[in-house]
Parts: sequence; C-alpha cells; structure tokens
Amino acid sequence: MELIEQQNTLQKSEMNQFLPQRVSVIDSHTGGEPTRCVLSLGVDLGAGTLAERMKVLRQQYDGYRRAILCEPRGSDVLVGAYLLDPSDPSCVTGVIFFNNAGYLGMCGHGAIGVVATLAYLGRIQPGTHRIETPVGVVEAELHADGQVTCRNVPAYRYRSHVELSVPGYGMVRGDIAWGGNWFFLVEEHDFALTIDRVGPLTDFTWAIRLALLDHGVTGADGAEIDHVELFGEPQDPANHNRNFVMCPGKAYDRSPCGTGTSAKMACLAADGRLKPGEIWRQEGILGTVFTGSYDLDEGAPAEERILPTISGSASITAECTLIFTADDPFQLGVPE
Ligand code: PYC
Repeated sequence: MELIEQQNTLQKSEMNQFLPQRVSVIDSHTGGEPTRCVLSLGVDLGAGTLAERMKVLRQQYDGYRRAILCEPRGSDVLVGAYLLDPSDPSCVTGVIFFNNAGYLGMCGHGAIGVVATLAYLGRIQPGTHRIETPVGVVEAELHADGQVTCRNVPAYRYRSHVELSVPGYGMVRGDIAWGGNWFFLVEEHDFALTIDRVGPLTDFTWAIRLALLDHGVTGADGAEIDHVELFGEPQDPANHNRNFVMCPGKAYDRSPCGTGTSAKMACLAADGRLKPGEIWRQEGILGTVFTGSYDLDEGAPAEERILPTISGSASITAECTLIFTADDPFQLGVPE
C-alpha cells in the first residue's frame, strides 16, 4: 500500500496542474469489445499530424490514459478513443486509440465504435466518412441498419513460418503481419478456442508475447509485436474461422479484432487462400463475427497492396461524465 500511495502522490503532483475535473465519454461495445469515446480533454496537443499529437499525448499527458481507462473508472479491457480535430479536412474526425498499456495505431472494433458514437451524437448520417488515425486515414461506411464497414489501412504479411521457442510450451510457429497493429499469428496449437479456456489461452499467448520480446522478434523496422492471435475451427459453420486475440495490456479481445482480421487476410492473401473480393467471416472468442474482404492494388508497393475492409456493428452502452477530484486517492487510476 505504501508503494501505491507513493506512486499516486507522484502521479498527482505531475497531473494536478492540468487534469480537468469532468470528462464526457460515450461507451459502446463492438461484438463484445468495449470502446470509450472521449469527447474532449481540453489539452493542447499542438497542430501536427495525428501521429505527432499522439506523441505529445504520450509524453506529456499519459496520466489521462490511465485515469480514463484503468480501474476504478474503467477496466483492462476498455479501449479509449480520443476524438479530436483531424489535420486532414476531408476527415470527419481524428482519433487516437489507447488502452491500459499504451497507444494503438489503429483499432478496428474501436473505429466501428467511433462511427456508432458519431451517429448516436447526430454528427454523421448513413454514408461514407473518413477518419484520421495516427497510422493513416480509414474510410468508414455507416449503413442505414447501423452496420459499419471500415476500409482499414493497408495490411501485409511481413514474415511467414517464424519459429519461436516459448518457455513451457516448446516451439511455436507463426506468421508476422501488420493490420494496423503488429500481430504474431498462430494456426498450429492444441488449444480449444472457447470462453471457458480463457485462462490457459491467456497464459499461452502471453508466453508467446514475452518470447517475442526475449528473442528480439519484431515487425518491420524493429517494431514491437504487441498482439498475438490464435486460430481454430469456427463454432458456427457459416463462419470461416475462430480466433483468440491477446492485446498489449494482457486483456483478450472480446471481438474478432478488426486489425487482427486484417492481418489474417493479409496472410491468407499471401498464401493464395483468399482472393480479392472474397468474403472472410472471422468469428471471435464470444462467437461474434466481423465480415472481411480485401481489394488488391497491384501497382502499390508490397506493404500497401492489400486494402482490407471489415464490417460489424456497435451498440451504445453509456453516456456519462467522468469525475476527477483532487482528494480521490485513485484519481489517476489504480497503479499497475
Ligand atoms: O479491433 O483492431 C481491433 C482491436 C485491436 C485491439 C483491440 N481491438
């Protein structure tokens, strides 16, 4: 308890000068995975690109992330989506995604949650809308029935059949792919992908994550691979596949994971197992489904050839104001 108090005192002295007392948020879930849209933070991140502003947020205001998402106001599974002015005027909004561990370049379920939230707020109508993220512009179509189709950033497989020695589990083979985040994708394993096996699935995927770090296995340019995705047979024969996705902060994705489905389609495309325009129905661990497909831009460099789209829907679950008071010992969240 002493350590927690010391940490909180430190965080408070860093934060008290700028933490607003009230922050408005709208919560939703996409296929079971929650998104908390932050409507305004009242901080000046400068006038740079979204990537530059994300850097300022991370360097100067990181306490906001913990305060908004972590316990006692939130939980490990929440993904935050900070809505801010886009630098590209053709976009309806900019968004910076974050979670209990840090920041996400893109987030598929989160983008669907953002579109549902903008519709709920009356800021958009059915039609196509552009959303700026730190890793590029995402195009989203809001359909009249509330379904959302997102054209993700380009996806690609970086390496295939990578052998990794995972303590306690032996040799594990997987592909490394980018789908807006970096993924290690594993098809060969002995685990049942069912909700009652979440404990062992978490242990296994987290051991893979640590082994990737220990062995220096990375994405392009030394990027950390912070998502691990397992695949198995779908429970519903109408779907092509089922997944379990471990996120960077050790929470598993309750949805089929939009960026993970994009990374999967990039691997299938590279193996000639999914053709452009063909439908891929990815079932998640709760049985919810994202429908994906991809277009091929033959003339683009290898990393930009596969243009994935993901469809799903989100439900609004709360519209509320977070309150931060100076005498709350956990004003800035429970330290990890
Ligand atoms: O849907 O892309 C996604 C995602 C990433 C992490 C959690 N969900």
